[in-house]
Amino acid sequence: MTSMTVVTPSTQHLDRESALEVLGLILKSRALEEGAIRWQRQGLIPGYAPCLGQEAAQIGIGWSMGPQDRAFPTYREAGVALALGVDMPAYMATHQGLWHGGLYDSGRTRLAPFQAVVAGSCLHAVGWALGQRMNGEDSVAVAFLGDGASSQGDVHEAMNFAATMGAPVVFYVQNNGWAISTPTAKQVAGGFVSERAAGYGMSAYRADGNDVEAVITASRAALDEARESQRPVVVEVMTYRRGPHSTSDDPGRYRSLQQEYEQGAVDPVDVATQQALAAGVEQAEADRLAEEARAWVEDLREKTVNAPHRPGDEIFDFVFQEPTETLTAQKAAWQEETDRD
Ligand SMILES: Cc1ncc(C[n+]2csc(CCOP(=O)(O)OP(=O)(O)O)c2C)c(N)n1
Ligand SMILES: [Mg+2]
Repeated sequence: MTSMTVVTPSTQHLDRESALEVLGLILKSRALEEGAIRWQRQGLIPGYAPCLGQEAAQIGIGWSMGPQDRAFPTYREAGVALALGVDMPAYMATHQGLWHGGLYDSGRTRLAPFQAVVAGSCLHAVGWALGQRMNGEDSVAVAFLGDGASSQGDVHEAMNFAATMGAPVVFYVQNNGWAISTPTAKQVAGGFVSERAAGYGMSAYRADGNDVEAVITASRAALDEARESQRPVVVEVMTYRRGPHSTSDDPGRYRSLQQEYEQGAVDPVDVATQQALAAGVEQAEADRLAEEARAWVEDLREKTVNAPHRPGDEIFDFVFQEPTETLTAQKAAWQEETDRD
């Protein structure tokens, strides 16, 4: 039996201690999103894909995952990384142009190397989850995808394969209204990716992605269900990409400021702050967390900007376990050119 559960607004509330922790993460996530755009504009980092406006959608799922679960992210999951306790300067190595996929330990931190191939993370997640089930583990893979990715064939293959083979995967769709310049209405037939779940025999949860308590309620339910049933589940969180697609994008070419004000009217940081106050957090504590977030992001900027470069020849070393003749020749040619410079 499949079911569709809509969690809007939140039906469960966090206790004071959890609300404090979640708010701290959301404030750090916002500080990073605003900071990273500034750093790119100042020429300190070459590029960034901000999850500005998606902080609740990201912290909520990352915070809900168990120690044995593994996230398979896209290029826009800094908030998830933060919630999972990933070494953030090592995460930022990709945006600093030092290493594609990040320099963090993906096994220990539960975050797979991040993926720029749209929908690619879904296939990897299914393979990993199947392997875990065959090994008798009770781990769940969380496959991250966007509304835009959902129109790719890979997502159909991943969902169908996961459902027929019985892979414990949470397909976590952040529906942020846009796939670069293409609005969801032109990308997702029917308007919701979660509506497709029933066709694959999967349950689905749809939540207000700007409401961190709703995101946590839906995420926990989906993770539990995938773990218990050893089957895939879909979660779709409705949110809004407040910033550009990436720092190379100019949203002014395809949406007006008026539209941004209207569609991005609900700020997930405000919602989380109100929820924390309602849970018994004092305003002074919330102010202190905001101050800590500012200091934290300054420290991250220092570490990101001053991160040591990796040896250039590593790019050839980690393609295959045994290097091919072609790769070996390319490495030698690269070395010769580098030595000449
Ligand atoms: C296979 C593939 N096709 C196209 C692209 C170019 N591309 C990068 S991001 C993107 C849009 C993705 O939109 P969505 O899935 O909604 O994620 P969001 O960027 O909104 O987080 C596209 C088309 C790509 N990286 N990979
Ligand atoms: Mg999108």
